[in-house]
Amino acid sequence: MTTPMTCLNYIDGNWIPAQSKDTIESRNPADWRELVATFPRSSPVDVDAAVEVASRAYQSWRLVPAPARAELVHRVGELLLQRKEELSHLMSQEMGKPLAESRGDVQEGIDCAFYYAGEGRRLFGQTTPSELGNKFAMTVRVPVGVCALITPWNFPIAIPGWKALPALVCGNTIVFKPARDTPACATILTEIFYEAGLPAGVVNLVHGSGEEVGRALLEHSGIDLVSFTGSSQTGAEVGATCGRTYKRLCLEMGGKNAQVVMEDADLDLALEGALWGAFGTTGQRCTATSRLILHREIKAEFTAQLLEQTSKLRLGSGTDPDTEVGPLVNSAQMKRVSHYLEVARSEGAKVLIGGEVAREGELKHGYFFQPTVLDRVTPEMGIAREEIFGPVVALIEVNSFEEAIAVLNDTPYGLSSSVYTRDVNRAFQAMRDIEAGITYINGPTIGAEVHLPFGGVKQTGNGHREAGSAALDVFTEWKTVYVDFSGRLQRAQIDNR
Ligand code: UN1
Repeated sequence: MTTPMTCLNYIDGNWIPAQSKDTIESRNPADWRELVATFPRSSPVDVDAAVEVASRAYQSWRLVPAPARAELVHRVGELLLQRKEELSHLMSQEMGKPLAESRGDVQEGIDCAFYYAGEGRRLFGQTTPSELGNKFAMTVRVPVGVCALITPWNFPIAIPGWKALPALVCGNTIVFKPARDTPACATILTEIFYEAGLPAGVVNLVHGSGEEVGRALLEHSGIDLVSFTGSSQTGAEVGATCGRTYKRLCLEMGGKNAQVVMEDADLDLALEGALWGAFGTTGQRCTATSRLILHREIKAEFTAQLLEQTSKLRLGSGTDPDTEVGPLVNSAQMKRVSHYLEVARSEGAKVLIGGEVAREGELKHGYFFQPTVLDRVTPEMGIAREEIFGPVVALIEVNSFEEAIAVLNDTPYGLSSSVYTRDVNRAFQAMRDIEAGITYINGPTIGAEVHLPFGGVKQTGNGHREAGSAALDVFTEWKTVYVDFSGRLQRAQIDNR
């Protein structure tokens, strides 16, 4: 057992406790006897201090040339790379995912840093002819201001990276409010921001709860932009508050992602994809596969294989290199998944494997849930519509490709989707007809890459995308500039006719 970390807030370049001095504990979800860290229980006064500092820092940071800002972001990538092993171990210990996946999470942050470092030398605007003579027209990207970044625990480095790195290159300053379950990862990430040489006040970290810190950020008049990743339910409240207080807002919320397996698919490939999509990160990804839509002709064979492979998955602590499925992150998640199993049973679904808390041996000290496959699920059932965020996958049988797409679309969410087929015509129809932000052909629903837009439709998002160049549209405003060099008043729409 390692010594617990004492995490602090980071405001104006200083590590400080909450003004109240209250703290909260973060425990290892694979063994709750192990204390991983303590962190400040901040309140609105701490938020006020951070926002004030970030507003002040913004006035000079916005004037640093974008390529110079980007150099610091590049340095963040280098430091993440240097500390990848340390951070990956800490992540597995703090939120439970297997080491290989934690390494992937940190790598996503590194990729993001190098990608956005390049953007510092682009940040392109447009030039376009004016309708008038001796007049020049162009657009430039300008930063938005002070950004509140409210991030979840399931990707403790990648998701803050998706938000903070483009925000910084674009010239914004930040108040970062990480999830309560991953304060240690957030602390190291913040440390890296400052080791990279970001000036004091540009990134500020305020730990604490959504009710106290998150809410105070949303209500604060000094915050110009909120970028939130979390549940659709919380996102709707975030949206309502930001609407009322005129904040720019990017929401990345829930999913009820499906993988379709057609009768012409490569079944072995589809099986591997289903196992990874459903049980990777213990199903705690917004992109996780929670529905498997199976063509009638292959359903029996595919299900038999799926059960065989599921029964072999090794549960354990994420820090154990042999572990394939880690714990759920906390007791609330455990209750949530258990609740959905009750819903499943009461709705008439059949539990083919799993369905219970896992208590064997050492697992009894953690939040382990058996990988679960539910059969006899129909699209109108609650378990086919609501996000579970656990290692639970529902099987839905269909008779045709058209029915498969209709069932896939029949959910309030629209993040990720996948179709396994060898028929190129079906693949292209799926790309056209699926209502989701992301569609994979012959690949699982998880595994988005940082240089492409990430996000979804319906109750998954609010029309924005993270990652790729799409994130620049979140973190900058367009400014339209006209330069009239005619030396006289020229009246648009009048003087050119
Ligand atoms: C999330 O679960 O919120 O596409 C993000 C993926 C990962 C990111 C998931 N690259 O599965």
